[in-house]
Order: sequence, then structure tokens, then C-alpha cells
Amino acid sequence: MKLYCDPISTSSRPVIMLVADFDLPVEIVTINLFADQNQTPDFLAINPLGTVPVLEDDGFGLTESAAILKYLSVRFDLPVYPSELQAQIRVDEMLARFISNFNAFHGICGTYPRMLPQLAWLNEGTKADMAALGAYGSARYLSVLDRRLAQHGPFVCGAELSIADYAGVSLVTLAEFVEFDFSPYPAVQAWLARMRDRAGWDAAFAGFTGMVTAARAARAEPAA
Ligand SMILES: N[C@@H](CCC(=O)N[C@@H](CS)C(=O)NCC(=O)O)C(=O)O
Repeated sequence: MKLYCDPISTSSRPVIMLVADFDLPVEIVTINLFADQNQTPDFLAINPLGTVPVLEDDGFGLTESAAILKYLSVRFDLPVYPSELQAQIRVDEMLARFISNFNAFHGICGTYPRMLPQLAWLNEGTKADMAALGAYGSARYLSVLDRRLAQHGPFVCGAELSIADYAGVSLVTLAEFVEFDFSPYPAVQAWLARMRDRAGWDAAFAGFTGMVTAARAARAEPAA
């Protein structure tokens, strides 16, 4: 089984972390997005959209990180995607929340315009409007997440770790790139710390953390 991914990709990190946490027999094939390896004919034959992650299991190809997380959980009988109906749908609910509206506000509006060089063409007014929309959405969703974790944690679906935690932690920490202030959300901070302590964290997040550190250092340098 192969996982085509790039640790620099927010959608790849949850899957890489799951694989590392449970030491799954999955070969990691790095597709370097910065080097456009996702646009080679070979990779486009695997996924015509040219996006990562992609899982390949004996001829069965699968895109979409949420689907891959579910597939791996069921395939390897992992405890992170419960089989009891309501517990399972609760995980689906939180996955959908993170990957749809939360990502649109916190990632696409709040972070990417200030992170991705390919969005540098956006005019300053558009960037300011997107930042304002992002700030509104991040605050709305993170305050609800914070209360939820404080009252029903320690994980986003309750007492047990689930694949929603893997997807969520990647999307929430994305905003570290733009030095997002997490201090109003202590339960979220405690949850992030809990996830950082897991065995699979470094395999998934070391590259992104290095990028965040480098970006901070570059911002701190006095202009020449
Ligand atoms: N909804 C998809 C998103 C996949 C996606 O857009 N991945 C990005 C990296 S996070 C990508 O491959 N971008 C390259 C491109 O669009 O060319 C998922 O959750 O897997």
C-alpha cells in the first residue's frame, strides 16, 4: 500500500500522522509540491487533479484525506473510527466541520493569502477582506471548539482519540504560519499539546514546523 503525500500539505499531514502513530504498513511516497512533482504525467495518471494525499491499495486508488483516514481505520481495524453508529457519525460530523467551513475561514481566508506565494497576485484590498473574514470565522469556530474540548474532551469527539483529531489538528495549527494568537482558547491549546505528544507527530509535522520557524525568522529580520 502506498501513500502519495507531501508533509508540507495540510491534507497530507493527518494521514501521515495516522500511519506513523499506528506504524501501519504503508509506503510513504513523497510528492514534492514545491517542485511541481504533482504535475508530472506519472502523478496525473494516479490523480488527474494533481492533489495529495492519494492512497493506493492493490489497484484501489483513493483521494480526499477524510476518505483515506476512514479507509485506513477500517482496513486496519483501528480504534480511531468507531463502528457504533452514533459514535461514528459524530466523527463524520467533526471531520466535515473541520474540512468544510472551518477550513474555508481559518485556512483559505485567514492563512493561505499570507502564506502561499502563488496567491501573491491578490490585491491588498482582497487580502484585507479575506483576513477579516478569516478572523471572524476562526474566532467563531475556535470558541465553540474550545468550549467543546473543555466540557467534553480531552478529544474533539469526547473521551477517545479519533480521526477527527488528526484532521483538526492539521487545519488548526496551519495558522501558526501567520502567528495566529491561540491564547483565547486554552482548551484548544491543551488539545494541540496532547496531539504534539503523540508518536506520529514528528513524522507528519516536522517539515511544517520548520517552515513556520523559518517564516518567523525571516519576518523578524530587519529590512535591508
Ligand atoms: N480535500 C482534499 C484536498 C487536497 C488538496 O487540495 N491538497 C493540496 C495540498 S493541501 C494539493 O495537493 N495542492 C496541490 C495543487 O492544488 O496543485 C483532501 O482533503 O485531501
